[in-house]
Order: sequence, then C-alpha cells, then structure tokens
Amino acid sequence: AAAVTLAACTSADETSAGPEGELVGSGTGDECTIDSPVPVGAVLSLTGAAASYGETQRNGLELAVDQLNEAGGVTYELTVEDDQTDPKQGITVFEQFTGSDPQSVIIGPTLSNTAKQTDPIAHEAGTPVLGISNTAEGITEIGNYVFRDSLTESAVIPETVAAATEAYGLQDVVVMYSNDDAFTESGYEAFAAALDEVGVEVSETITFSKSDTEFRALLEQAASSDPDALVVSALIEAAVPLVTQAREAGMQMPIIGGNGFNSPQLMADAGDAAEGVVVGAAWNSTADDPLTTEFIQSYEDEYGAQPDQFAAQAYAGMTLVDSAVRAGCSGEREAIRENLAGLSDVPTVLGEFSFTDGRDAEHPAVVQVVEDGSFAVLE
Ligand code: 1QQ
Repeated sequence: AAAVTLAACTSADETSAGPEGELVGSGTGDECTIDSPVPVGAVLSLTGAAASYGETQRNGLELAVDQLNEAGGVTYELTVEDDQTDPKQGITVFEQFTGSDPQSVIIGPTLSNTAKQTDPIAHEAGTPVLGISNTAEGITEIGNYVFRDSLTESAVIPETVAAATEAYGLQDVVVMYSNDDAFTESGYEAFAAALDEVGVEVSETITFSKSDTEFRALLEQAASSDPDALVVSALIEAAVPLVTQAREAGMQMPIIGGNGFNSPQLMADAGDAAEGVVVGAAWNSTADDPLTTEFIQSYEDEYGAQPDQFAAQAYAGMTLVDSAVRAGCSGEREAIRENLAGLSDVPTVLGEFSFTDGRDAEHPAVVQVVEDGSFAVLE
C-alpha cells in the first residue's frame, strides 16, 4: 500500500493543488473567456550578480500582464520571486511553484546556470516552463515541458562572428571566457565553432571566473599577440570591468560579446569604453514596426527608461503564454504545454515567432555595435 501511495503522490496529475477546473473557459482565440485568473510564476534574478537582467525582465512581464488584464477575457495573476542569482534558491522557488503555490506556467529562471538545475523539477511535476533569457545548449533537452523564447548562443553567434569578420576584416582574435558558468561556457563553444567556420584564427584562449573583476594581467597577455578583436563570453558583472580595463590598457580593437553583453548596464557602467562592442541580439531596438514602437513607448511611460532585449523577451514571453492559453481557451498546465508547442508565426516584439520542434526560439536576430552610447545595427 505504501508503494501505491508514493506512486500517486509523485505522478504529474496529482501534484497540482491549484484551481485547475476553473481554468477552462469558453470560446477560442480573441473570444476566449476564462473566469479565474491564470496563475503565472516568474523566477527572476532580482538580486545578486544577474540582477540587472532580472530587473528589466520583471518590468517587461508586469507591463505585458497589465496590458493583457486590461484587454480582458483572459487574465493573469503574476507572482514574481527572486532566485538571488543562486541555483539553490531557484530550486526552492520552483518547488514552491510546482507544490504549495502551484502555477500554470513558470517563466524563467534568468540564468541558464540556474535553469539546468531548476527545469527538471518543473518537467517532473508536469508544469510547463518558458525560459526568456536562457541561451546555453542543453536547456530544452531537459524535457518536453521546457520551452524558451530566447535565441541560443549557437543560433546568434555564427551571425555575429560572420558580420564582425566582414565589417572589420578579422584574421586573428583572442578569446576570453569564464569557465564556471553554463551560459558562458556554451557561448565559448559557439564562438570557437563560428570562428573556425569563417577561418578566423584564435591565437589564444584565456579563461577566468565569473566573479573576477580584475583583468589587467590577462589583458596584457591577450594584447601580446596583437589580435584584430577580443572575443568574450561573459556575464555583465565581468564584462564591464573587462571592457573598461581593456580600453584603459590602450586596446582599441572591437570587442565581440555574447548575450551577457546585451544590457544597457554595459554603457551605463563602462561609459566610453563600451564603444565598439559588438553583440548579436534577439531584439532589434531600432525596428520601427508598430508592435515594437508601441512596446517601447509604453515601457518608457511606465518605467522612465528604455527597454532592453531582456525586457522585450519577457514581454514577448507573456504574448506567447497568452496565445497558447487562448488557442486552447484553457489555463491548465497540460493545455498550455500542448498549445505552446503548436505556436507558429506569432507576431511579437521579437518579430514573427515560432517554436522549433525542440521547443527553442525561431525568429530573426540582429547584430549590433555600441555607437555613441547605444546599440546600433552593425552595417
Ligand atoms: C544565460 C544568458 C544570460 C546572459 C541571461 C541573462 O544568456 O544565462 O543563458
């Protein structure tokens, strides 16, 4: 009898104590109405080293939920919890969102490094997860409850490297990356493969820790081979001092970064040193289609600052959740999973969005360069 009880407790169907029955509505698409608000749990890094990403993610989610709730028919109850940039805290919140405080879908966590540990919990519990900023390899492979709207490093970096190689005539580069984070390691792999593909020589590969802030000795080592560019896979807390100290050391070559560089904190904290940083992005902040311009305007009205890529991916995440909920007119977990998987060509601030068969993001990317303190398209 004990074995039977245990099996019942751990089966995906039994783990939800939520109001699932009330989450099935009537009508479809724009006509769908669901009486109870659909519970959405977000797990974001609001404190710790990744807080600058998490902060704008929260803004993007809250803005989207406010707008969706105002439109009505289907409403959302958003609960945002801080993972403190710590996988252990991420696990605690995922256990909460799949257990005592059940959510129909979990958005996040901010970092791939955390997602690798948290997403199996949601998958096991039968709760769909939508990553909005995870770009490392091996996230959606965790299982078929795991989705992401963030383009991977392996999707974006080949375009970044090809565009930079063409723009600057690169022949040889030095690669620097932190080798203690799932995202930065995956970004390194993507850079190495992409550089090889276009025939750019890597004269040296230098590793550091994600918590390092002192790069002068490593930069001196990098400068000694006189590279045409520095290629860096780092999170923002290391990227800012690395870029700043490179410029202080007189290194004026392009610095090519991965997704970690897609934060306006780079320009805010590195100032002029950020000029000439090249980074591939999932969101074109200079696009002038109505969805993008209205998003930028309403974000600025609400928060008094320009949105960044992470805010846009968060905002688009709620567009996708809403599309999936409306497609089945159901806020139940299994319906959301099924209907997310079926989404294609959804108009979002990221462009026309589809999921691949592997539940990864498919939409256009853009290669940007910091010019006069903001991201411009690299021509
Ligand atoms: C990851 C990333 C970070 C830069 C997200 C904020 O891409 O951890 O996958």
